[in-house]
Amino acid sequence: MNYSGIQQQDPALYEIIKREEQRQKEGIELIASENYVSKAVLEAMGSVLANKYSEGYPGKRYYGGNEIIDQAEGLAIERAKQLFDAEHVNVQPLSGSPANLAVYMALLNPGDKVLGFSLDQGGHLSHGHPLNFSGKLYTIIPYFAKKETEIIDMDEVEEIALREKPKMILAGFSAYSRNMDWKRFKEIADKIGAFTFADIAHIAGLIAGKQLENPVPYFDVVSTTTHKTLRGPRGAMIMCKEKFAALIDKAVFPGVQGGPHDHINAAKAVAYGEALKPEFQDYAAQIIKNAKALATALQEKGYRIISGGTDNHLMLVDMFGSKGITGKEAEKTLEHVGISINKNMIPYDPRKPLDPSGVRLGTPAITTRAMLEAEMQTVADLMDQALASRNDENKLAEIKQQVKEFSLNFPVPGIE
Ligand code: DSN
Repeated sequence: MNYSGIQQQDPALYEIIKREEQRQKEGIELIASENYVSKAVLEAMGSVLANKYSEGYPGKRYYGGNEIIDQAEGLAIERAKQLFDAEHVNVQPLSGSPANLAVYMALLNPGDKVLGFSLDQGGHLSHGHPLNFSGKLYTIIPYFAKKETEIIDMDEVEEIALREKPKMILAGFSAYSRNMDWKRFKEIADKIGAFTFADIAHIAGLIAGKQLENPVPYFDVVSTTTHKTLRGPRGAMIMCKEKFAALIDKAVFPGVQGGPHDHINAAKAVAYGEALKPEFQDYAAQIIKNAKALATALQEKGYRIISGGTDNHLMLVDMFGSKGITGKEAEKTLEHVGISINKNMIPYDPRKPLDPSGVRLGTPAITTRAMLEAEMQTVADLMDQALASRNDENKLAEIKQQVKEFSLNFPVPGIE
């Protein structure tokens, strides 16, 4: 990207952007929810479409001058429908939590029961955390991973659902490395007449890239963010069966939001166009191959991977259980050498959320930089060396230099 305007007008901010570019180029990005968007996606986000207000939907706006914006939003909708085989798509949600809020508002009344994956086991804040709107406004019945396997036990989910009779069953996660049994969730919901809602934020790109099963054809409603494995701008969208279209659209606008971000919706169209290309399927496949290779490399060094491995782009590592290093300490040490990860609770974690036992790692971003399985060995080596030398400043400085030299071999899209 060319930032000549910012450089001239606002040198302080220009300096900040350049330093962040450098951090992104010289570091290894393992945060499972992050990615690098293409130059085309960045350009759409920085385009003049940012100047427009367009409350409403294509053809039915509350502002004039939207004939061209309608086309941009229409492109995003049509491409999303094709990508996910969706009957109806709303591309306006500003981010994942507002999208989920709109789904709750569309289908439920305050106080209604919702079955959701417990946050401390891999669920998301908006799936029922007590401090989130979901936990405050609705009655959340959590389901869990089984203690012995650290995998969701669908018989147990069924037992809870039949007993509690929730009005909606929510399947989705932000820190779970195993496949969701969408069909079984749907069968269970049908037994009690519950709505089915899947949050595929983390794995949307793996589904679009035809590597994981798609819940859209048989779930009532599916939400996703657009910036994780899907590799679009920061934002979200909701897909649903036609019979829920009016309810969902009304819940997004005017229920939760005012004007959509038209430049971001245009960037979603660009990203969906990229995801429709055959090479995106190769990308999605490589993300999973890399995650499996990284998990194996870490296991060989004595790190315990939750549930014994991964089926998707992420893994949870029991740092405290395997190495006596807390998640917080691991995050800080790795940040010091240019490797970004996040601390994370593991199922049945004996420690607290701000300093849990685990860390979460993901491969979407490093796969965008064209790293392959062989590089996962290097990534695991660098991580392990840094963690083992966490009290040795000189050694950490050496490793930081190695991380930089290694990373600079892999270009970051959008950074020249
Ligand atoms: N914050 C996102 C993540 O890291 O998974 C979820 O919203």
